[in-house]
Amino acid sequence: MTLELPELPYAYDALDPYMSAETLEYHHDKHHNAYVTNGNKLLEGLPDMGATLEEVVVNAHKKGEQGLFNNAAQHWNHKLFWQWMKPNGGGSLPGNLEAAINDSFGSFDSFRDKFLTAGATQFGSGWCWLVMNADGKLEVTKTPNGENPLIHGQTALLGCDVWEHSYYIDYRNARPKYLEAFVDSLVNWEFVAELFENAK
Ligand code: MN3
Repeated sequence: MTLELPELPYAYDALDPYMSAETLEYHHDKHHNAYVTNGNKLLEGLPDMGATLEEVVVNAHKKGEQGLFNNAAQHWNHKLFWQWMKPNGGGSLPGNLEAAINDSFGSFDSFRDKFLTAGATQFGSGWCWLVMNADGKLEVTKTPNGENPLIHGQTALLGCDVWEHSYYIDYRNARPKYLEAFVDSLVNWEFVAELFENAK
């Protein structure tokens, strides 16, 4: 298979002032594109890793192909990351998703605290996640570098990139402020609810 860089689902300046056009230009055109280019080079030498991106990520991890795993997993993570945001994001959640979050965390605020803490305390580069476990229960997790819920048998419902390239231009070292802006003003909850419905 061949990895392909998707277009952003909105204009580069559409997430301003929470995420600038400059950040999106670097993050999408340089960083994400590099994962695609490097992943494709590695796939030429490893053609039997799978027919879908998900298979490639899981197989590369199982077989210890760390270079391919890093690039393919980051490609998967970023394809979703662009869709997890939208202009005028944040705000209220679709009812079914809100009920599930209340069930698992007690309240939206309790989920929000857990998600912000997971992102802020991920040491170095990585991601924080809202995942659905095999038993249907929702959980907040964090992972280093390109690691993601796919390799833990979990369904990713929401993820936030806490690599410095995702926030340093707009927030400098203030990762917690970036995480707050992500949850409160950028998340596309309709897309999260769609993933939730598909996972049930
Ligand atoms: Mn990134």
